[in-house]
Amino acid sequence: MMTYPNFPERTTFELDGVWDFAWLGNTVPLADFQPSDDLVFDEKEAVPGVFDMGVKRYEARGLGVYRTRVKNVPAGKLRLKIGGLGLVARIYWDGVLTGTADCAYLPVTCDFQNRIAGEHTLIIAVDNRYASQPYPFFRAGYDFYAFGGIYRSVRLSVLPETDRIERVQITTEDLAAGTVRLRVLLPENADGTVALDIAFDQGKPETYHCAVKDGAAVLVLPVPSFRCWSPESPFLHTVTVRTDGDRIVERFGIRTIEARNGKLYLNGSELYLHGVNRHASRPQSGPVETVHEMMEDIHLIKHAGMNFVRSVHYPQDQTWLDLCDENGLLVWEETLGWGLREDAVTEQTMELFAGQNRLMIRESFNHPSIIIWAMLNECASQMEESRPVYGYLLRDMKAEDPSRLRSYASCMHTRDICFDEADVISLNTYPGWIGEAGDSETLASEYIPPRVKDLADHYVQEQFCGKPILMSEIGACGLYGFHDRNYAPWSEEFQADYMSKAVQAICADSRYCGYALWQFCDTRSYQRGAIRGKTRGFNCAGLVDEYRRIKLVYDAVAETIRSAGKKGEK
Ligand code: ADA
Repeated sequence: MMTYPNFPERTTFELDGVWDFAWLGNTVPLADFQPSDDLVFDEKEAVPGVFDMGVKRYEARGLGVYRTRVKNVPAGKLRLKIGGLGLVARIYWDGVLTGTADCAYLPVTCDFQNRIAGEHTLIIAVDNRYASQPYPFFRAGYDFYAFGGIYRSVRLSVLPETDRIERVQITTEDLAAGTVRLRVLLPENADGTVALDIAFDQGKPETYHCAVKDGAAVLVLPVPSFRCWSPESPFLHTVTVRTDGDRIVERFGIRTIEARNGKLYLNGSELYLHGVNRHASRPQSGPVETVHEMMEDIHLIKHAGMNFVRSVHYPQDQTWLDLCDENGLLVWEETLGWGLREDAVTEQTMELFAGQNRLMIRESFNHPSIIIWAMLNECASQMEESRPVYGYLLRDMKAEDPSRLRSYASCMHTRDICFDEADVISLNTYPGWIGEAGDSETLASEYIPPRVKDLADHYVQEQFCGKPILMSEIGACGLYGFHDRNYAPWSEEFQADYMSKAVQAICADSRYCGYALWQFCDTRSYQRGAIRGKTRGFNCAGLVDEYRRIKLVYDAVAETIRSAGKKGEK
């Protein structure tokens, strides 16, 4: 599937397919790896693909080396783009190191000079050992499996000699008038002027002479025959921008998102979020998903009456976001950083997190489906020392994109002290399920209403300035096929009761702006560690299991939304 942006003038090589593969396992650290003629590529692996789910290397950790040959490559400046991989990699063009990838799931861009036209060899050495990461963004014991492989498409393109357009960032300037602000990023243009041909949709291009400042030209233009984007009518426009040397096509939607007086507003109308958390996780291929599989998930989410997906816990595949744009599913996108406590997010490390946030925002900037940028899931937001770090990171996100809301999901209940700079207060809680001793006579779901009330009582206080309150995680596990008429924990009945009571309690409390249930599908987690930690090696809180087989909870929640959640139907 074609994703946006695209560059029709650039010669492009789509490199997805079957690559040569050499498994080095634990024999050499990534930092010491150097491709040599002795390296024997005696296997094949799919790209995109993961190397640690198949029969040969099930859950193995080590170094896997991918190789492909690319024919008829012209001399000149090239760009290699990998949508995301894990955990880290070193990239070689004809044996010469040309780039590294230091953080799982982040897009990788690698620009280099190709001196001679002809056939060339591309090697990507991918390491999924935790210790191979320069900074441990991904840690052992995360409740989602650290897959090894090239997760997303690989594309090589020839960059133009002059006037390269990096991206066009599009934001809605005036919803009623259909005007948009275009920020054309021209990294090679010094301050001065540039002539840009700009066309919306299939329209005729018009030429604009624009000032360039700090590598960007900014224009505010009306979109002819515009239509706004919304979940009910996900209308998309394109804009094509041409310089003397380059041409880019970006896709966007005209819409606004605001938070005020404890509510969310989309295009000026109140918005209520009925949603789920979704990991991009397939039992056999991890984060590698087909368009059909992604569409199936979108159908399942929408068919349950939901309009929102919290896409956890890392930057997403651009194809997934394109599909959310096309299908009118609202999205929260977040960077990697899960359950990091005292040691991890400090003034010494915050630039690493800021860098991750900026890359995610720049990559996903034009998706109208994205309404919230987020970071640091369940980290140390109860600590005084964290306040400047959270403040800095949230302000930095706003500087990157003032048009969207920013948040982080907190599990600190009423102890959180970092929400000042966030736009939305997002709360993760599992009353009666995680973190407290249940009473064997009481159904777990009975703990939900008091918790929902206590949290809202706390966060509606004056010092929280009327920020909307979102229940960003709530849920419980249910094992597909395990039934018990007396609601035994882990049964489908138990889970259905728990999740529908959660939806009821939240929808009945008008102080919430919505919720995202934990979670959409069962997802591969860790196997070792606490022996009873993750049953089957999966997090089993899905409305559907890992094969998307529907559990009782799915229909129970859909029914609850239909009867209790009419607020979502604006
Ligand atoms: C946390 C975390 C989720 C998941 C959940 C659980 O809230 O944010 O990723 O691990 O706990 O099911 O334990």
